[in-house]
Amino acid sequence: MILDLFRLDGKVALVTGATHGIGMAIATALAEAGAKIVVNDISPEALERGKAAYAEKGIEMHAYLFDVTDEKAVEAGVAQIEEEVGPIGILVNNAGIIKRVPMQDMEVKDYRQVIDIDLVGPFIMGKYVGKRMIERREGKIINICSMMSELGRNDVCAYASAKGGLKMLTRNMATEWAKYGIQTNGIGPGYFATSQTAPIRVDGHPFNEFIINRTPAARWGDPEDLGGTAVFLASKASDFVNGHVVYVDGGILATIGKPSNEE
Ligand code: NAP
Ligand code: GCO
Repeated sequence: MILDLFRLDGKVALVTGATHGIGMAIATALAEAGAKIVVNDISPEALERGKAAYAEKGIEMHAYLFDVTDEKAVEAGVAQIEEEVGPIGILVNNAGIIKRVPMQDMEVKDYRQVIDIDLVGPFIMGKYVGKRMIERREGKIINICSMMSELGRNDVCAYASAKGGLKMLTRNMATEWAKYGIQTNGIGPGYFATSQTAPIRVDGHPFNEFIINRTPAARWGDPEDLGGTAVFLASKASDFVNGHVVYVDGGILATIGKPSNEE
């Protein structure tokens, strides 16, 4: 049955930084498709809160404390997860930050921090989880990209640099690892209602109006809008899909936009 291709029973999915927001929505969808859920974070408090939030959904969240930019901690964390939970069959590189600062005012250390978390982090995670997937000759990797993997915008130069790089890292992982039975793809969310966008989403904020007008679907994305694409890319249904970024953006990338006075 074709729908059986989308089942994830018996799979272990590690979703980085998924104690809330987009990561939690993706992890929840993977759990509903049958996967065991593992989440890492840099904050013990966030992991505790996350564990409780997953439990309220009837999902057991296996929590691990490590920073995706800390190579030694990632190596140890991945080994511990595989020992305690099982072989990681699905890796979702979700953890990420953004800093909104005009380029001329951005400190180099801040630029570097965004690149470190949003691009080097997925590389490190890919390196240590990928090694094990290569040994097993199977695996699914999903990198969470962005509109900024394709478009620039004022004040997010570091983030756009990282997310543009992440699109190409996705293609390179696909290129190098497809022969080992590993499929690597990206999800490129449009503008979603999470804590990351809260500052630019408040009612009356010019950016909020802008996004409603710039998005053909005329709304902010709900993180649950990403679940189906995540399950597809994590499942056997996508075994011959490699190196693509699936944009879940309400149509933003399809259009030049329209004047604010047009329907
Ligand atoms: P969010 O609410 O800020 O969640 C980001 C998560 O990453 C947080 O749980 C955070 O942990 C964790 N994190 C940060 N640095 C980390 C590190 N070094 N190691 C481990 N975990 C770390 O953001 P979101 O909106 O859900 O976004 C999730 C992903 O989607 C990000 O990659 C973001 O760039 C991307 N994205 C978001 C949108 C959107 O419109 N919201 C659109 C496109 C792409 P703490 O809470 O403990 O800091
Ligand atoms: C911003 C937003 C975006 C979204 C997302 C769009 O300030 O422009 O935070 O970057 O997070 O990445 O796809």
